[in-house]
Amino acid sequence: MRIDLIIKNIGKLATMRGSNSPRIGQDMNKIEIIENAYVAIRDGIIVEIGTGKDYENIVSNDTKIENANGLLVTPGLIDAHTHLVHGGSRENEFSKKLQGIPYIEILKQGGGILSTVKSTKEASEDELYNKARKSLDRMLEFGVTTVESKSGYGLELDTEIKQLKVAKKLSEEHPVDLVHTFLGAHAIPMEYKNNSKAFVDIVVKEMLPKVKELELAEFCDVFCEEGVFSIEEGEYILSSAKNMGYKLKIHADEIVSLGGAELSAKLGCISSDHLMAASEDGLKMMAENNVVANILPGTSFNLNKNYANARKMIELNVAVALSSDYNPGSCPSENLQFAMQLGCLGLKMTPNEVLNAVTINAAYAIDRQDEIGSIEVGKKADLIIFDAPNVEYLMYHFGINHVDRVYKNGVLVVDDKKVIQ
Ligand code: IZC
Ligand code: ZN
Repeated sequence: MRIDLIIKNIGKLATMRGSNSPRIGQDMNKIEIIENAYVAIRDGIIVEIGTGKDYENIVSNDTKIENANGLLVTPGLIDAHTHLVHGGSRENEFSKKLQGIPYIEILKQGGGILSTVKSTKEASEDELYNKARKSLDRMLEFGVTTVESKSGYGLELDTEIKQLKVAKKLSEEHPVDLVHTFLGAHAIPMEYKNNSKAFVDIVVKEMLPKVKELELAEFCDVFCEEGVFSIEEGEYILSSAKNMGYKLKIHADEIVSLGGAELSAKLGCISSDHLMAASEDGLKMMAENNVVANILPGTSFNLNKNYANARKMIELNVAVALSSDYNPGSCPSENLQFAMQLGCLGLKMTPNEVLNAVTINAAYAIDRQDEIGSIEVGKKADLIIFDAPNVEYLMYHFGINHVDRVYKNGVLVVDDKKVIQ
């Protein structure tokens, strides 16, 4: 068998392999570490994992051999919740936030999401592309090889489509793979302030079918929150989307305990995200219905709010994933490693639990578990070489970028912490 690439001399290889369901309960704290390992790659796919010099039996003259220098290697990280494509930024609201004006209050005043809607409408496709591309480079430099990307800054068809097309083009042209989500129900436009029903009807009857027809999104998501979309509206939008063939996600119980966790279980969402205010009953229902809890601790940190109850989720056998929530309002940071560090420091998860949450469980949160999320024969060769001796070190030494090199589909795309252009 021809081998294209061998990465040898891996000090610790965290494979995250060996389960055909998301990790739950005590298994979230277990990871397989192979010492002095190598990974063999052919056509961008992992074909063998071994130790020591055993790779010498499979190399040929044209096999490239690269040296991991005894460092830690993990699967490419997966950021399963981002608002990647948007116009502008919201530092003008930062002082309001620091004065303690709540996130939802800023939105009610026509700022927040609605301010980004205005900037996104005004931006050309090229401007949106260039801005998002810069963020995607940054994510990749932090070790993220797959990103979920939501629309939701148009709140009308043309701009929603503009955002989704930019995301599609990025996925084709950038090394990072994107997973596309339609979030038309992200906020209620000012002109529908007293008639949210009319807006919800536009989302369901006009936007969902068109986005489906153009094949621009695999998932549908709704921001269910007090003052945004109610549980009833969320249920109507998501169940309509399901009937049209979308997979489902939900922004659930972020600020107020509305019953978003319960709704995600009832509808069979792939993931239910945020959950800072989720009820215990809702979490139990999620566990029973295999809904992944996708926790976003960067948002808790930035909004100065409580952290989701990750310990309770793990105790209840809910599969926990962890993502950045990168967006211009509640989490203006592309740094998933910082979110991982908050996974330990804020959510009180162990380093092993956190690594599971951003690899194999995050793959489940975007329905990509058969392709990515672990270093396993048959999966994509998305691999990170961290300049770190072990997994604990990644979480302990916080606020810096630990990445040394990134391989995407078996190709070196980040070297010495920089994207190879
Ligand atoms: O732009 O504020 N929470 N949606 C729901 C967001 C945060 C994004 C934003
Ligand atoms: Zn979000």
